[in-house]
Amino acid sequence: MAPSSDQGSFRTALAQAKSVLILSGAGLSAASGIATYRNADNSLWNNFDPQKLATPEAFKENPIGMWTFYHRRRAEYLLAKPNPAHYALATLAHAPTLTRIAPFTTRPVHITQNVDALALRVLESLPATQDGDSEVPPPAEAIIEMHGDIFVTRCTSCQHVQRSYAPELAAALTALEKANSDENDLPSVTLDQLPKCGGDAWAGSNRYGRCGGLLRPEVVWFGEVPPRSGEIARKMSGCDMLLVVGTSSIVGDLVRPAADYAAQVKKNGGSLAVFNLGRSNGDEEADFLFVGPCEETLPEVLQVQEDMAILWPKVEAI
Ligand code: BV8
Ligand code: ZN
Repeated sequence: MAPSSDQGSFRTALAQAKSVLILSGAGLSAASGIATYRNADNSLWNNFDPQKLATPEAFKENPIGMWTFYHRRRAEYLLAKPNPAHYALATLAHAPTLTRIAPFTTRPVHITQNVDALALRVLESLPATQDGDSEVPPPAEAIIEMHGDIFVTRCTSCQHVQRSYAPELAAALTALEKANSDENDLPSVTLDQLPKCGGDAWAGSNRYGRCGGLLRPEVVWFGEVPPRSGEIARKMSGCDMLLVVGTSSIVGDLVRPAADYAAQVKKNGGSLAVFNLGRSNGDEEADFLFVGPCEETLPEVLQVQEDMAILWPKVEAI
């Protein structure tokens, strides 16, 4: 049966759901100016093969090239602002909103494939609420960044993990970023100028967290197992309503295991609601399909515009 785009029947189904989950991809951040991976003309993967560049082998072979690539993306993401779609999804972590639109569900967890931390930062800006007499868990537990986060680094020696929004992880990379982009006269960066455990000021300590080891971006590369995939698979097996937002990975031929989750929920008798700019392969399996920019469709279909205006009064016209 073709997917329904009737908002009323979606809201009725949502109001009866017992275990709502959200799975999002690059389309969620498109309105924040962040390139998608595949579908637009400025897509990230248009000019290189991710299987070659976004892999642990590539990092071993060419850490300078990899850090140049990730530093540039990190600098761009640092300037990006969350868009109405991020805020609309974050209202589902706000107990009073959830009680109104989905009173029977366990707290929805937002599983995002994005590494830009925008959804996390909006959740962290939510006021803590009392849910009756129980303290609501911190909003940051309402999200799983399944492919990691570009603002987190891991030391390849002592494994120290650190989140930092500092514009500069290593002075040499910032110089590189400032240099004009034609590759041949880029200032050369040496291995020991790359981000290191303990920062540029490292002075020989071998202590955990400042051992001088080479840092890597804590993102999941191809061939690496997404760290919480077991936890996600368990949540998906109990999910009876999956909101799939801005991702091409609806059927298995794209990035797995994300692309398998929607099929799993469907197989278990759960319902799928797809929010996508256009048709995406496999969306004919969806129960609900809302075609359009999710920064418009999500606030409208969830009817959370007022909640957004109250929760984030300073954010201009979200
Ligand atoms: C794993 C972080 C084992 C890094 C990413 C065959 C050969 C070789 C390998 C494989 C194979 N089959 C499967 C694999 C494994 C491999 C894989 O999937 N390869 C594919 C490419 C063939 N997968 C892995 O290696 C994964 N690990 O499998 O481990 C395992 C797993 C589980 C349990 C046990 C063992 C790890 C993959 C992680 C790779 N890292 N990102 C970085 O970013 O640099 S992937 C990256 O690409 C994203 O995170 C995301 O996952 C994917 C892109 O997909 P989307 O987010 O959907 O973006 P896309 O551009 O495609 O689409 C955008 C959509 O938005 C479109 O539909 C568009 O219409 C829509 N849109 C646009 N604007 C809007 C909008 N919608 C609404 N509103 C708008 N405004
Ligand atoms: Zn270290």
